[in-house]
Amino acid sequence: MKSRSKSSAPTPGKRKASPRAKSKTKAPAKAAIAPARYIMIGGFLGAGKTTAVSKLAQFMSTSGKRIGLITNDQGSELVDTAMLRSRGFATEEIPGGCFCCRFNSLVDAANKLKQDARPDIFIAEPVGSCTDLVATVTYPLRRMYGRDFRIAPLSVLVDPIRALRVLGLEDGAKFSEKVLYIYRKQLEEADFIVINKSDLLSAPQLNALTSGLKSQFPNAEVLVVSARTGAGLEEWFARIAQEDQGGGESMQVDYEIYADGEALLGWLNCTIQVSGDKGFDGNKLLKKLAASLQSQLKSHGAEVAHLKMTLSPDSGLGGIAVINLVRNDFVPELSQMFEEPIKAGEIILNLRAEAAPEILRAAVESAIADLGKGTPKLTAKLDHLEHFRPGKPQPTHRDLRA
Ligand SMILES: Nc1nc2c(ncn2[C@@H]2O[C@H](COP(=O)(O)OP(=O)(O)O)[C@@H](O)[C@H]2O)c(=O)[nH]1
Ligand SMILES: [Mg+2]
Repeated sequence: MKSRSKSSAPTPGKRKASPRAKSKTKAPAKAAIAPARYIMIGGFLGAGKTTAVSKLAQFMSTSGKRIGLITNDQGSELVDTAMLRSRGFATEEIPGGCFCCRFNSLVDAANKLKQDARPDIFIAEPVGSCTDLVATVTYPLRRMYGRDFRIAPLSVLVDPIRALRVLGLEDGAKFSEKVLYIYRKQLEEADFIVINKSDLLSAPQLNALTSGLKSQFPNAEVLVVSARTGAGLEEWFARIAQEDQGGGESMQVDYEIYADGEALLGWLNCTIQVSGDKGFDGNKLLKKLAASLQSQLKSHGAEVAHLKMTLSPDSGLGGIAVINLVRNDFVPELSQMFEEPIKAGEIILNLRAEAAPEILRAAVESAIADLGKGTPKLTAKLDHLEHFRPGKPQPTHRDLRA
């Protein structure tokens, strides 16, 4: 079983420091450059990782730290990268595979950020359908680059409504068993299971979810936050800023089931150029596109894991708008919006749902065709599209022990 001792600096009132953990108070003998902190925030698609990464980056930069962000996806053209860069953070993306299968790219990305932004803290967001991060990322990083990085405990975020369903505590649409295998494995290897979006839960729901998670995943500590309202964030951030991942044996993973589970999720990324004769409401446009896609996917019985889109105006002015949908039975939400109409821009669309990629493609094409219908002076042109099922995960390294 995996050892859970991990505090590096004893925090008053918190768990005791592990006997194996190194003291932070003792200054390194002659270290010219202090190792950077490497923080990984995992969790299933739509759990709120990017929102939390952005809040964490903001929090750390306010306390004077230099931050480098690393995003990751099976495809290219990532909404997350566009969103984080729009907030001014130095961000490198690793497209075309998960961190574990593209370990060398992860190291290259960190080196590139080092040259440009010289970060004190790296914050990495792995692909939401990825698991086994401790054996394939944390331990190899520590083995090969232990002098460069101090690795924080692994946080795994959950969307509480999704988690209540997965744990069987509430009814509602779920993914197939093999997809749920990945979901549960993510929780099994977590040091901190972070219940995000606590603003969406009643007190009895929160109690039920907290005790359900504690009893099913006894090795993890359960924290409760809302990346949106800020509730609980400071305590969590303080822990990952100070403590080290503890080591111990990594978990067992059946890579056949893992691969089957990933392959059940269709993946589609595309860009769409939109322009109008006159200015148009970019927020409304995103809402219309998201609603139309949602109804098409519903009609195919395709459970949405995450639909996210950004719209960036060609003028480069006025920031970007961002919309998300994380379940079929929810409403698409604008988490960033325009204050003024725009004339032309580019939409990046990332869709992950349990369905064949061809179904996703048909839904996207027909939703784009619908866009122009109510507004004849608006043109929407599909620019570049990739749709696929992720291939079998083949980690570059897999260390069973720290
Ligand atoms: N209500 C609520 N929504 C949140 C919270 N954190 C994130 N979200 C929303 O959840 C959706 C998915 O968030 P994102 O950070 O992109 O998830 P990721 O796929 O895990 O990176 C977005 O619509 C976010 O605005 C939260 O604390 N409360
Ligand atoms: Mg994300």
